[in-house]
Amino acid sequence: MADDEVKLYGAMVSPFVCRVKIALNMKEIKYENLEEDIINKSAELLKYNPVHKKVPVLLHNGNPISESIVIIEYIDDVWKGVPILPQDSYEKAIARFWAKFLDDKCLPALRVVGSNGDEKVIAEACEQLQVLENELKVKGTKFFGGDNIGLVDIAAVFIAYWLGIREEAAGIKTFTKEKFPKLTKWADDFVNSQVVNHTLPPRERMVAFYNKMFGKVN
Ligand SMILES: N[C@@H](CCC(=O)N[C@@H](CS)C(=O)NCC(=O)O)C(=O)O
Repeated sequence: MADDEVKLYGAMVSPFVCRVKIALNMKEIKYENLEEDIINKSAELLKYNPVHKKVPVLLHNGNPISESIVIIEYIDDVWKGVPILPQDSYEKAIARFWAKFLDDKCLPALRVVGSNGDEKVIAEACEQLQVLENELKVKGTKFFGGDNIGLVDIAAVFIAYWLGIREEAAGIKTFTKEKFPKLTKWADDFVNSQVVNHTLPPRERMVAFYNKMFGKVN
């Protein structure tokens, strides 16, 4: 696969793009990173993702693939090396189940944290985080993927990195070690792991992004 042409249309602050960067990193795939302006999308992005018009889009030898989880599964199928999804069909189905849970239940609950200080919003976010806390407790492993990072860990990057910064900018604290000991430990291990660490956007950049979002900019 040495002659492959791989391009990633992304945006630095996007957790969905970060998911794909982690997967590319795990497989040690060289790629060209193309930073999109989400407000002013390029003609290429609109051409390659005409349905959702969103990043990330992976272009592999001219073939576009969109939707972060779909892209990760594609990467895992095409490039050998460190596996991202389990080989066993049942385990694979379970990993897909949790990735879907993260996008369908967790993300909508967490993306309003900070923009809305409503107690119901915080309660709903905590309920979804508790589900993950329990799952880690039951599994008893370092990562959702077991001893190594897998699809579910990558899908949950918005919890591991984005949530804490978002809470800090909004001046609230729900994702704490006291409430979620397993999940916060998982987040630390994940964020500090080598394949993840340098794919993350700089903290100051994220804080500035959320300050702007929460109207805290002078
Ligand atoms: N379900 C998509 C979500 C992608 C997404 O929401 N991307 C955002 C950036 S974080 C985007 O491109 N937004 C531009 C827009 O909505 O117009 C995925 O998993 O890839």
